[in-house]
Amino acid sequence: MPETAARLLAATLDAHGIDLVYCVPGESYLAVTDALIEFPHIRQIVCRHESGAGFMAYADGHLRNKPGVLFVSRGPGGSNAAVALHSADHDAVPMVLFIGNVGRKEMGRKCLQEVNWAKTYSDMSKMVIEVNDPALVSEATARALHLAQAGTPGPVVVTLAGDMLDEVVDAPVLGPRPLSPTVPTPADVERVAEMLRTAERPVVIAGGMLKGEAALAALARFAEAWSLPVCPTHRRASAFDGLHPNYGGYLGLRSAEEQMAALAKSDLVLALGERLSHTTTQVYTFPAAPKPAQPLIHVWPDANEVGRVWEPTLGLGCDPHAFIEAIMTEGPAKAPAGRKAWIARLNEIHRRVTRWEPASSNDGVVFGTVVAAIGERLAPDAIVTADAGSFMSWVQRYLQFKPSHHFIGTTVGAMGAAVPAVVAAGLREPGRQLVGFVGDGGMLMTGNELATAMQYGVPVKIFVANNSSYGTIRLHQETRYPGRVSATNLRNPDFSAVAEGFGARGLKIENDADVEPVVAEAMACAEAVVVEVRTSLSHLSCWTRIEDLAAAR
Ligand SMILES: Cc1ncc(C[n+]2csc(CCOP(=O)(O)OP(=O)(O)O)c2C)c(N)n1
Repeated sequence: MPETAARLLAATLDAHGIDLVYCVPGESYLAVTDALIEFPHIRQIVCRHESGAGFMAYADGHLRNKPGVLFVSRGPGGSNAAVALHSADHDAVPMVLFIGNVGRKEMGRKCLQEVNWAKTYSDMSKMVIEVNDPALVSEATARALHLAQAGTPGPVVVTLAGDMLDEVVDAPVLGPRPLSPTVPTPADVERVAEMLRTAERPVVIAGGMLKGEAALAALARFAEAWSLPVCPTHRRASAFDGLHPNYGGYLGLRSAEEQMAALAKSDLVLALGERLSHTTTQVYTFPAAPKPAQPLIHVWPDANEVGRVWEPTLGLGCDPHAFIEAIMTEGPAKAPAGRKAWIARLNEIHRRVTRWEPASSNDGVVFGTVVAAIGERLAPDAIVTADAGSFMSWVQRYLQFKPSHHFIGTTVGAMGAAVPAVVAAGLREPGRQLVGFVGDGGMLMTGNELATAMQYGVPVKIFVANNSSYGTIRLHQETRYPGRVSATNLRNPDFSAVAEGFGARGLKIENDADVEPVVAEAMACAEAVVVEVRTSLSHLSCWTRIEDLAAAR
């Protein structure tokens, strides 16, 4: 039946099971906003800024492993969404960004709000699909949703000529295309099994492509049956239970030196569902790039990635979960005699490094105190989001995550992600505990998603670590330009009062005595709550104090 291009688009989203889209409206794609009225089961969440809306779509893709969907308008809207695309690209998160474009007759004239999106987003997306023919809208949408998930997942951009969407065409509504399963060959599985059986000190690096209950349960079974230590990677903290005796240490931003010294002694690295990044590999040192010091087996669901930077002994362009299921049919394996001691050694370091030792300071609350109090009250199903910033070091080090949690933070360290992500988490998974960590810098980069949380009734718990500084940058400043503080001090609003202004609860932790009662109140609170923590600037991160940097000079 003939339909408008906009309705075809909405029907295609529906046919793909897309039930939630984020947007900041614009006149360039008003026809889609209108068409979605006919599809009430596709929730349209109206947001306040495209970077926040983008992080929400990113978080939705992160949680579901199906594309998060975002609609924005022409030059200003499409440009604002860039940071979410960049994050989804590095994090292999499936996402589709629809941009209402300028009209076809105006293209190429630098008309109002015109941007060449194919040029602009060619490096931040898997593909930019420009749709100028209404008969191709459904096909382009189906292609985008498919591409976002296939191989290495990531963001796809679809531009929609603004004057095309009300045109009526006779074109089919296309449904989802099957994703090709990527499985390892029996010969490769046998070879890996042999390498794992004979290695004295193997280590499994577990990354973000191992997602969902079944894959993470399979990882735990594999680690136990094959006697393997597991190291979750940067921003993938919930891949493996932090209290499991096979936990081999966290490979994140500045992992503990002792942990890295021990891991360097490994004689086999199995990277499972981890692309291997700058941060996870401690700046290309473990495993060393391009030639690792020990045999490397790299399992990632895309042959284009395997072997791109590191030279693996064996590269498997296959789904890591399928790999685990396949290798489990080869075991359980009898490990060499020294394996138990190897795992125990790594685990002992992990436990020591992550044991919270209470600390206090005379210039504010040491953020670890708050993190420890939250840890005691973290629900087994909590979704935890975190921004970039030094406050994050306490979260990473002292919160013990497990696979029933879901941790969201961008591997690129994009500030402004935590608040929109925790709101999106509540929209996708209502009923789960929702905890967001953000610095005072990050809170004002986005933070206006608190309005969205109030509009849609999402009971987020946001902890703002306020040290009145872009602390991370201050840390670099003290190291590289000692004593020369420039452009890092911040004068902030009263965050708890701002929260009250949005209609949320606003609480404050100003000293150590406030920590227990206020954290208890916030964690028990049934409504959206923002807790401003006046943190110590001296204790910038859990690894470094400003005075120590000064003393080291
Ligand atoms: C969008 C973005 N802009 C700038 C940076 C650079 N940057 C990294 S951390 C940081 C400061 C973070 O400050 P804050 O949120 O207050 O946390 P703190 O480091 O003080 O704990 C900055 C500016 C970034 N990572 N992302």
